[in-house]
Amino acid sequence: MQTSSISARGESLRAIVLDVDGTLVDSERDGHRVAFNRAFEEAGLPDRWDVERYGELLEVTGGERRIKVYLEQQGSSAEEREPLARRLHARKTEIFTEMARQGEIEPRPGVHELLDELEGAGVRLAVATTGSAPWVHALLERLFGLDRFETVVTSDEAPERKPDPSAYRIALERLTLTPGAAVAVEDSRNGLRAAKAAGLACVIVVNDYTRGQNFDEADLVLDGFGDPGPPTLVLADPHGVGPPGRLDVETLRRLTGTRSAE
Ligand code: XBP
Ligand code: MG
Repeated sequence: MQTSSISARGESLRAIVLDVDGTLVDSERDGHRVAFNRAFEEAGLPDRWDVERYGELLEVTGGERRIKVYLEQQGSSAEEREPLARRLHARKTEIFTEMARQGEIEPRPGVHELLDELEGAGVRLAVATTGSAPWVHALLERLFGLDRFETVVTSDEAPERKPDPSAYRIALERLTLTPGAAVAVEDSRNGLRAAKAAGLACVIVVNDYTRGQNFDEADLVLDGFGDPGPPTLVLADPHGVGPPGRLDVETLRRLTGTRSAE
């Protein structure tokens, strides 16, 4: 697929829409996975998800759906798994919300610096996630201050989880922006598909779980945010925007308005 030239539509960067899990925070392996396992344990179930198994289950977005798919794989009937998944996920949400409140989940290196730089440049901040509202709000408040984000769209408002584009569409609606005025920042293929289906340019910042995924349609693929850590590796730069060893406002500006050609 061909891509249009950089800023072909002449639109300027007005907002960044960020994913949470795996992007703002490295929350899956030592966060959500641990909370799911605690919920299993408290319910008296023998099931535990190890790091590798959890990586496979991450293909399924949304914690309740993830539990359901797992229970189905274990041979549980629909009648049994629906209420069990609901109950386990409700408890997992309480556990993870508390972990977030206690500061057990940390931002990815460089995220604070990027958000500060964006704010300083007058770029509006928004969140689009398939996570559940209670923990998303607690986590954003603890790490960044919830008020910094003009809108936060969670699975409570967008129940059709990524790769469905609804979380991004709702975020744009609330920002009253066209897709060409915003750029998405994601970590996974499901997130990329959601952002692109909503018409946004999308930067991928990979993590250990997502590094091997297919990011062919991404507008930029980086190994990390880069600042204050070592300069980030550029894994793909199809528009030739040339980030300076980190994801910065200037690079995001250059990506504004890039679209896949019809
Ligand atoms: C993240 C998810 C979430 C979390 C768990 O996907 O799929 O389900 O793993 O959160 P993305 P909940 O980063 O693409 O938004 O248990 O609250 O669903
Ligand atoms: Mg993610």
